[in-house]
Amino acid sequence: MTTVLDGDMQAEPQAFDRVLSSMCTKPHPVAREAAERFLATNPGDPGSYPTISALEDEAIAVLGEIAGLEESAGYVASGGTEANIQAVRIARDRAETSQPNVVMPESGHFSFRKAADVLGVELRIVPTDDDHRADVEAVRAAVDDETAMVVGVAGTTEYGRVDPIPELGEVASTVDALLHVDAAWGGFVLPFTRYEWNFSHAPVDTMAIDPHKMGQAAVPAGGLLVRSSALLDELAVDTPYLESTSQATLTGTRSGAGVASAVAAMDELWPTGYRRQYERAQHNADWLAEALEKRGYEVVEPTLPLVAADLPRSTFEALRGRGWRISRTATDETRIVCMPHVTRKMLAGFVADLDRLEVR
Ligand code: 0PR
Repeated sequence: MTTVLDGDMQAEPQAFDRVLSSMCTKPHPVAREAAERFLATNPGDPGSYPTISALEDEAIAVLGEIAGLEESAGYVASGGTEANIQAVRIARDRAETSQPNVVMPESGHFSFRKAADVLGVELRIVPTDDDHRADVEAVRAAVDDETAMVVGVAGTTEYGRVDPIPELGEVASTVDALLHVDAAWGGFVLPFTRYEWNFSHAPVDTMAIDPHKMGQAAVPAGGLLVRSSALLDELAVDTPYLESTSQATLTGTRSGAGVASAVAAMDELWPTGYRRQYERAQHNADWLAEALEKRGYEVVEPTLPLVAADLPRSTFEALRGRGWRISRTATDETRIVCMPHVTRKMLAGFVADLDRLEVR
């Protein structure tokens, strides 16, 4: 049998050359090396794999520091989806109602739909304002005594917007609901901005923050953080045949590669390297936004390193035809995420291709 692996297919560096819409990136070299070293370990079984288990504690300590958490608690998840599902699970199990609901702005990630489906929770989706941020009054109108959780997004998937987290926290507290912040993508750039997004800025209870996105770790490395370890206890199930007595993760066997690579990347980059990376990415986003505006396209201002612009569908398709890996928002804008692998040269090449297409 022949497979694509028999050909000359290379994962890198070519594979990232034209990838402009992904929220994942090329792992940092130290992250790649650590991932390879811990490939055959399972942090889900700390009795057998104590080293990776200790590394996970380190990962959570640094993630907690990044997110302004005083006493870090949480675990390295498979990604933002798992962290969001688990946060909803905590809120559901804590709520004293048989019909819990979760209130989320329409900018929330589709993983909450999975969470609602799997956990039997009603998902109430409320509109965003003219700047694509959660509309606090709409959230206020949607919550009631059966609201288990309010979701705020710190770095939305489509426009990179940061919701007014302190205000959402205030609304959540009026109905004794938990506040969850989805910083899966934004968590590694927000510390260098003026936004109020984390545990020290607002009464945040749980958070998704993914090393495998802006953190430059290898996939799979997500993060679930909780304000106190008591919240994590909501998730714990007994583990009769393991040395450890309980497990809070959704997955059982997990990849030590993700955990080790997250620690390696954060050791190397937090905070100086991530700051430089953020500044470079934001400059790139601002440059691209200006270049597109000059060409007459309507551009959503990049408040974080993510640009959305209203390229015509035919232009979008033609750019895809030239190999650019781009995707569209629900309302049809082309989105470009300035991840660490996205260089100014790549963006200049993209704009040059755009100019060639428009001439014809
Ligand atoms: N929360 C936010 C805010 C996200 O952007 C994402 C992923 C998640 C949670 C889920 O994270 P995991 O995929 O790690 O479970 N955002 C997508 C992604 O990178 C969105 C996406 C994907 C958008 C591909 C465009 C695209 O072309 O998977």
